[in-house]
Amino acid sequence: MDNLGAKTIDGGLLDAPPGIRIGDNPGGTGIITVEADGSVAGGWRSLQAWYIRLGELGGNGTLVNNGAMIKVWSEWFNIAAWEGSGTAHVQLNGGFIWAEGIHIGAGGTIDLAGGTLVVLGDQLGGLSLLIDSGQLTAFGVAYTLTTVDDGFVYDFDVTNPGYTTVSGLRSPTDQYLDWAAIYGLTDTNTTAALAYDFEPDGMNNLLEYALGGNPTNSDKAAVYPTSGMVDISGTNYMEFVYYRRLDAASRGLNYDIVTTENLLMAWTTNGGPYETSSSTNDASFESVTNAIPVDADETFIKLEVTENF
Ligand SMILES: [Ca+2]
Ligand SMILES: [Ca+2]
Repeated sequence: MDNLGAKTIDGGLLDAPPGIRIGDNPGGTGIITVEADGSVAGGWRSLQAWYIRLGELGGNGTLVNNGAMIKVWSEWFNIAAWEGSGTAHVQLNGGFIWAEGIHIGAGGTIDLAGGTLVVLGDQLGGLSLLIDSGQLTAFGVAYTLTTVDDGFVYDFDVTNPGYTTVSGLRSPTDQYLDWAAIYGLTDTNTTAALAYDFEPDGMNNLLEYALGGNPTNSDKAAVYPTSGMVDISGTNYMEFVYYRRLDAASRGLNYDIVTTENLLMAWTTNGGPYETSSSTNDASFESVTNAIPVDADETFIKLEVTENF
């Protein structure tokens, strides 16, 4: 196409190995629109390429899918994310866009008004959905966007379409290091080691991170779990309250109360059966209340925080 070009695919297959470049030259503007044509139901693709890049080298590229299947066989689905300072927009109104990976740069946007966006970077073992400073906004019905980064699956429940923006996805390790860096701790092998207690105040970095502590300040009294006896319908329970991150799952954190009736024996993991309520504290943490039966002669309990990153 010339510097101002548009193409509509409303039947058949545009197969473009190795790739398609839309609005990928200085001053150029390109638009490809793929119409619904029944190819999805038949399992056929309407547009496929090894890579698709839009809005590079100062150009402006747009890709619209109105209900067909678009497949990018590599992780190089670049939306103003490769070279130059172009702008690009992907509009998904229906059908599928399936890519091994998506990179969205500063001038790039994806609007999910309908259909399904599938990002499966795990098949290449690489980064799957990288949003530097562009944005991905969902306008359609509620759905779950699933991506995989460093083998970790993120599920984003888009429950408020039109207002949900997912940006700057970070792996659990990256999120932890982001937190550590705020306090000047670096590298999981040195001062930011999960088991390291910097002050020390009796809480290692993992506990500080999980409970909302400051890893450089002795603040154990303020964030450590609290316990006491409570009467529930005439029966005494041990009440145990701890702080938990609201987004614990996407940070790779797990909280559990472990118990034992004898400190010489192993601790038993319980999987959260004692949790009775939780209330949001602030934008990041909730307060979790547990009631543990005290029918044994002696029961020892403690909070166990584990991570899978
Ligand atoms: Ca500490
Ligand atoms: Ca501390």
